[in-house]
Amino acid sequence: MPSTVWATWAGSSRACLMSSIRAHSNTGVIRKALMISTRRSSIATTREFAPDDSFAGVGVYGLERAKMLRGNPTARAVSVLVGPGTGAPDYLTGDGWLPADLDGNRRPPAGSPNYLVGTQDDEGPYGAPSDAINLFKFFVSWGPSPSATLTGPTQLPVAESDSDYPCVPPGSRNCIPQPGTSQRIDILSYRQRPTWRLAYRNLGTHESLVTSQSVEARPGIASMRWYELRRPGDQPLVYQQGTYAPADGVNRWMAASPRTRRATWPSATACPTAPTCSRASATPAGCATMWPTRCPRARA
Ligand SMILES: [Ca+2]
Ligand SMILES: [Ca+2]
Repeated sequence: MPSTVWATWAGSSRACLMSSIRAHSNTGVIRKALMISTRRSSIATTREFAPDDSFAGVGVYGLERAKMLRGNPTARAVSVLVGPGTGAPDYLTGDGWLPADLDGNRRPPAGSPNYLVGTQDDEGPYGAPSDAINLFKFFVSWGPSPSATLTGPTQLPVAESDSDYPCVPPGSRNCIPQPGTSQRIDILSYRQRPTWRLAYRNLGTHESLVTSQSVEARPGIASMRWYELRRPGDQPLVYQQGTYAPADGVNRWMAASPRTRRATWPSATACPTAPTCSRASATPAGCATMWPTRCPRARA
């Protein structure tokens, strides 16, 4: 009878002597290698805090995936911490970064780094001077003395959006109203937080990264803001972007963005009790027209 072997690893964060890893970590793990340069790594990002509860920074971790898949207990990890102690402005780290997560079977070009993105918002609490996507490159070397290097950001200006949603009370996580109850749901838009995932796909003619975040596109209405980046390795650009916010009183938030091989993608938006709203495959670039929504309505 077939059996499955599960292996677990436990380790300390780079700032382990002064911090602990909290929730909202994001992991870019795929069937095949994610750390492109070596094809032997996976990557995770975290938000880390000092014992006095102050923000220590965003941790970026490269994990020795090839060994982990074999259950090898000697799998290693390398990391970089970016935060106030490293001189990074608060708006650069925001509420965390997303690591790229591979879609499809075509590998990234040989020698490519892994990519990470964060977003910044001039309506956010961290003093960002403009709305933008920040793109980083992460390199890992698994020699006898493994090392990790983070470069960037390349700052890519984007169209104006507002991640500051009117939660009740302000500053709380009681945000999206639900049918039949006064209990509200966390929008996870505040403090500049792109929501999982950052989908990478090598389409042969170009590389593409797709991600999204929740915003307040209409007064008191949560909406999906999405982006497609191309040419991340040499001349990164925001190829297309958009906000899906029809005037129907429906809240849409916490989208996720897989990437299909037809160079289009559906974007799923969480609703209180049902699954997804999806972007049509034939939708023109930059357009936010969607398939008819199957989401139940959660009106403000
Ligand atoms: Ca803004
Ligand atoms: Ca607002």
